[in-house]
Amino acid sequence: MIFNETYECMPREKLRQVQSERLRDAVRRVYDNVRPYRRKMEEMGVTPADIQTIDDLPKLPFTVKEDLRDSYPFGMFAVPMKDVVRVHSSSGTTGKPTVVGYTRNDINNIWAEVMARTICCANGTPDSVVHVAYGYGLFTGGLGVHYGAEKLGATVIPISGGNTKRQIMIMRDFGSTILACTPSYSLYIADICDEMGIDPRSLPLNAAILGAEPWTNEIRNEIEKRFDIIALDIYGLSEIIGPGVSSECPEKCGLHVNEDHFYPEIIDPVSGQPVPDGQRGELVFSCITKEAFPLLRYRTRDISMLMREPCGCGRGLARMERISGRTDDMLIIRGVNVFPSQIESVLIAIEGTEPHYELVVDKRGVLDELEIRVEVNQKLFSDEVRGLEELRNRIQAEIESVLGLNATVRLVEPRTIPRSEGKAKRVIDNRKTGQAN
Ligand code: DLL
Repeated sequence: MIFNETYECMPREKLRQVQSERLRDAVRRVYDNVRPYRRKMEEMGVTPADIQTIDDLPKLPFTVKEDLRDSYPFGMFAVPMKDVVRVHSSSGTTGKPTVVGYTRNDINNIWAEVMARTICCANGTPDSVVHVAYGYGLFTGGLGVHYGAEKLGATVIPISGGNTKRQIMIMRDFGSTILACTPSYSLYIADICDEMGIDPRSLPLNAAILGAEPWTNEIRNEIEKRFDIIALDIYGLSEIIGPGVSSECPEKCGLHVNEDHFYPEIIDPVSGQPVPDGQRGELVFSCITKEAFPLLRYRTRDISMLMREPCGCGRGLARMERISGRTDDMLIIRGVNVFPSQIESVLIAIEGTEPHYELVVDKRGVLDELEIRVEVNQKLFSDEVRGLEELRNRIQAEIESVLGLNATVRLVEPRTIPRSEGKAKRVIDNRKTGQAN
């Protein structure tokens, strides 16, 4: 089922007209109501009259995370606080949190709408029982999925994260059909099922909508196998709306971007110049319909590419490739550019490892050192030392051949790498904190 055929299947020419109209309005609104935008546009000598169609977008300045920090907490809101019905916030790793706001229209007609589309993308219907194990609170995951599921008319189980044994009992007893949580938490749920002697495949689930953190196709295969479900990627960020910016359909060939609300561009992260479809770069979004917090040309630092060929599911919306890294989580180790996702793909493909790992980067003297800690399965762990040694050497050789990087591999016991109910933290870079030398 396609939730909103009019927009999701709109012919491209018509869609461009809609986008251009909406962009014109949005630019006028931010120019009139958001001082930092007006200042930036004046500095560049651009006025709202210069923006007539979506092709004029590159004339506008970028917005970056620092702009939001400078205007903390509400300086970039485009409506008076009396019209703001909700705020959310994302913590980030450094400095002040980012605060975002929504009007009633933003929540009911944009966010709930795009999340209803997302759930339909995963074969959701009004008969679905959506088990929302994303955190509720300032994080956008829980309430984002919640409102979308209600808009669709599905049944919501607003369980939030944590208390995994109870989650499993409720899924079984209440008949949850769609699981919504981070990919790492879904694997943790599967582990706890095993511990409780419950086969995860016996749960009533038939799909999962997973996101909020990077993951790979290898992890997808693992999740699908363990639960016997279809596991789809959903993407979003608080600054743009929360979850609901884009989502995969069962064709699994990229995430459909709700581009009638969030117009995507890909730019070269160094030069800032637009790059063509099919080429990787940094994702940039413009909110062309939102009222309270309509960011234009927001640089996400997420790396992806855009594809506009038609999709087998019938939706006409552009697709973005699964996020392959962030411009700021790319590790540079002895000059080699490494994304954690590349290491994950190598690890998962090797039999005997578990999908739980940690990357620790240190500096020894002048040299960067990467240690990969990865859990091995119980059977192998209780095996003789020789088996472990062979596995270690194999991982090391594979990392060296795929990434050209010499890393130390440490095999650790099952269940020793910290688990998270929300976003997993997989990289510990001690070079930044100066803890090692
Ligand atoms: O994580 C919103 C969300 C909630 C998305 C639930 C999906 C599901 P923030 O906390 O602001 O918002 O974090 C946004 O998380 O810029 C990406 O780096 C990362 N991220 C989100 N979804 C994915 C995904 C929510 N599917 C940041 N794959 C983004 C990879 C993702 N990274």
